[in-house]
Amino acid sequence: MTTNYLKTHEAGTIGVITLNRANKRNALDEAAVAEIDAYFSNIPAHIRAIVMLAEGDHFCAGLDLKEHHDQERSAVDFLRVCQAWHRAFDKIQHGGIPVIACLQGAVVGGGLELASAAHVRVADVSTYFSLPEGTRGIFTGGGATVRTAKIITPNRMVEMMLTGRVMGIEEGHRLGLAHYVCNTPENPVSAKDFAMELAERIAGNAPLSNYAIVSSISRIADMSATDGLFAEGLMAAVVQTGADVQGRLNDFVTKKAHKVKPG
Ligand code: 1HE
Repeated sequence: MTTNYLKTHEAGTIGVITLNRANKRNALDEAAVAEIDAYFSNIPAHIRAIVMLAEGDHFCAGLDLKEHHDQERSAVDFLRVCQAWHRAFDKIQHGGIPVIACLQGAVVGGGLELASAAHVRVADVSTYFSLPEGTRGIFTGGGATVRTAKIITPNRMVEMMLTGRVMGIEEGHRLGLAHYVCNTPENPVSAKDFAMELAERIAGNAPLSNYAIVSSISRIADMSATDGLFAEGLMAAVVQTGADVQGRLNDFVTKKAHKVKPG
């Protein structure tokens, strides 16, 4: 299916969505965010993992600056824009299905906010990160103060925003903005192939385990230790008694399951 901003298709149990506005470097206008929200509000039941790709040389140039310029929004108008981004990106992060973002080129401003909502980030070696809001006279509004700051630490985010500098892939990888770097001599596979392979592997986990991983860990990180331990126990009580457990543990007990070893 192709709508204005997103192209979507399925590869078995993998949902693939592609940001499809390369002529504007996949900048996010209001309609684009609404399409992302709609996709993540209606994930078909057989989908076990989602790969987010982007057309062109750049993942996403962030907020559509022309739309913002032309609309001359009021404070309340922009609060509503931010809340729409927050709703859509929260559905990515907490929709219960693992999302693997495949990055290339610019991952800047709202593009970094979008990538930060994904659970796994696979980057082409061309990827770079920036939060140039300060240089444009604006501020983040799509969740970076919460999600991106958690990944790189608030301290580093302040510095990135004050300087508006471009962070290369090596530093971004070291800080966790990318989990994997592709298209390098050490890892010559394309980011897209690598992301699809990871998605297949992740889709092979028990769905309830994946649900717990993507839904509870980031929330528990916001809790006190005592509340977090209680929530972890409750989550585990549900997952450990789920439909997939007996079969998978029987495979282990009868020595049919894989062993956890390097290589
Ligand atoms: C855009 C946007 C955009 C490109 N809004 N139209 N984001 C930024 O500050 C990044 C702004 N963009 C850039 O710095 C560059 O475009 C790129 C480095 C990403 C790519 O450069 P390049 O040379 O490949 O492309 P280009 O020629 O700059 O752009 C191609 C077209 O895309 C051009 O339009 P055209 O009609 O002249 O062809 C650009 O105007 C358009 N374009 N980026 C609108 N962002 C919830 S708050 C979040 C706050 C933020 O996200 S701040 C970060 C904003």
